[in-house]
Amino acid sequence: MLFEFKPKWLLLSTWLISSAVMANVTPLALKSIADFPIGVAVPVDPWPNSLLRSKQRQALVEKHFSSLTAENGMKMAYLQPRPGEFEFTHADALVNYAKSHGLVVHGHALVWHTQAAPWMDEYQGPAYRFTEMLDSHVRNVATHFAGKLKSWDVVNEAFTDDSPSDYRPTIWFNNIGPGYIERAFRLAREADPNVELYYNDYNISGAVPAKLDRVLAMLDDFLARGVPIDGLGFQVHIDTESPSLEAIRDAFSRAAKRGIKVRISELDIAVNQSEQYDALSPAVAELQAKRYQQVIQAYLDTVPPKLRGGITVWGLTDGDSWIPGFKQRQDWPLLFDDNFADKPALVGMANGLESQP
Ligand code: 9MR
Repeated sequence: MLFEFKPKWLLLSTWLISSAVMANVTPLALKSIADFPIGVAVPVDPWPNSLLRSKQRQALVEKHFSSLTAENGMKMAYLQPRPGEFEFTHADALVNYAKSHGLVVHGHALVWHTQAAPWMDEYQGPAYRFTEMLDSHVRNVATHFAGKLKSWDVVNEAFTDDSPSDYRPTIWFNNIGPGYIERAFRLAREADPNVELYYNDYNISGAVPAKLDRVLAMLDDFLARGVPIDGLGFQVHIDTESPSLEAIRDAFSRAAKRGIKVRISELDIAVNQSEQYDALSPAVAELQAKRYQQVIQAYLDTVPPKLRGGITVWGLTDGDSWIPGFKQRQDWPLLFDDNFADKPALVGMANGLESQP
């Protein structure tokens, strides 16, 4: 990645001048102010807002980002919709698009309980069959993409938020036991020796400290026993109020002290958590921009350059975000509005990146 240093006054003045002259044109290119991957999660076909069907989304991706994650398209349900039948067409199209535009791809996720295929969820039979299912899925998928991805979320969200936090009782845990996590990492490494392997989870960047304790205990155990793992993905689905910046910094820093890679894997910053707004006002947009800047700065302050696995935002436009549907409320958590125009949040993120030592 080319590292181009641009002083903050230049970034801001370029932005002000250009936005006065031409609405909807983005002079800041996030990827040009970071020497680690700057990513975005995007839908693949057949989702209606698929990146591959939208020239406007492609223009933003090509300008700002150096890494892509399929928001849903590489999850178990979509890659193996029926037992033993793998469907790689749409995910391959994304990987090919990324390759031809010089972007890397982060795979998400080899093993998760949500969006496991319905036939997996519904399977009635002996527990050992779930080990076969897990093995076959991880082997086939990691082998198919071997050499083509920068990194994988090998296991996603294996711990609960309860206190004390413990393993989530998923189909994988219930039928295989806690060893399914280690098993998935070993299988992924066997299938693809060079891809970076991450464990990924939410509420570990300050929201639920006991959960981070459990994740780090697992990581320490893996590192001590030589289980192949390269890094920890912090999802960072947060809002403008919590968690505190101190808690976020502390969480990143605890992971980085292990000497493993740290990614912000699914960043978004909600503003309407109390459902107090009908629209995004300029004042709230500025507050959100500041929060983006602070979170990025916290990452850069606490994670040394060689351990920075990158930062991925979880969606392009506010209208693409999972939050309104999932939380049943309006919100505006991302960097671009529904007309594909920059939000102050984009400038906040750029200013945060520009602060890198
Ligand atoms: O953004 C994804 C949304 O479109 C899906 O409906 C949802 C299914 O649970 O998953 C969303 O992405 C999740 C990601 O895969 C894992 N971490 C939490 C993300 C937001 O829910």
